[in-house]
Amino acid sequence: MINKNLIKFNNKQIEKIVKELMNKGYARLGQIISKKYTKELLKRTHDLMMGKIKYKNMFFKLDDPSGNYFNIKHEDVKNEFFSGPSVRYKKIKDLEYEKKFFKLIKCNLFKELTNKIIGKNVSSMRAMILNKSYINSSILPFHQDVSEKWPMTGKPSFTIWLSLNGANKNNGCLKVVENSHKHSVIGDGNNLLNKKLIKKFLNKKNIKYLKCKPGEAVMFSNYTLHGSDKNKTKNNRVAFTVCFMDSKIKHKISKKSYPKIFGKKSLTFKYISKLKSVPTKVYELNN
Ligand SMILES: O=C(O)CCC(=O)C(=O)O
Repeated sequence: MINKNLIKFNNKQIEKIVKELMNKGYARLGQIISKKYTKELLKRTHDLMMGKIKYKNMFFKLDDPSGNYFNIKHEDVKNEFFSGPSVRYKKIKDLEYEKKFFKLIKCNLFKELTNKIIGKNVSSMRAMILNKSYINSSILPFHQDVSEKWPMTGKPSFTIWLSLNGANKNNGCLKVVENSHKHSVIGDGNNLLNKKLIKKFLNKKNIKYLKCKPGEAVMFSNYTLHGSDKNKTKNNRVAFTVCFMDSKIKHKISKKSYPKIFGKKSLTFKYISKLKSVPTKVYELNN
């Protein structure tokens, strides 16, 4: 039974987490899933990377061959598909439509957290694997996960970041700038900080490295500056993230809504299991 794999949190714990998120811009959740489920999700990630399990139209993105973040094209829709087995996929998205991950995305803990922070009707801006390959991984410079330039009718709220095989300073764990969520959109938000903003915000004292054991998670406001360093170890660093927001938010150009996770007419396991292909992305204009 999948429920045995999800660690239960009581209301007091949830309230403490939410308070911490509001105060500092991030909060540690500790272990949220069993060791067994963590291993299953890690294996599923590997199987997706190797093409052993395939979902038609699922988003895949390789890291830059030389590990140079600044070479990566961020909106390169023609190169966002599986292109053969590789341990160097940096991102795998559309996990709202992947059966094993879907059960986690719909879990009670996430329902309670989103209910307290967002409300009853919640969608996912993205649910993805963030992999730092042991071969030439790139850094991820400090950025926010909001932008005035994103064509969305509102801003996403918060992200859960779950380690599937352990994260520390050596393999490029998540790092956040404490209290940076209190400054609204900084520069372009999702883009690189200029020198002036680096000086203002990247104070060593406020940078926290969020080490996690496999199955442990943290959450952070989408306004919190965050990033990660290169992986210097001999194993991939694998994390799962899901970013939640009010389901009223739509893509401004396509007018499409994002995958609905909680509330009326939200995705169900039965529905996603029957799909022959991952639906077209919110930013794609065709149906
Ligand atoms: O996993 C990482 O290296 C960075 C995480 C991140 O940028 C995100 O979850 O939005």
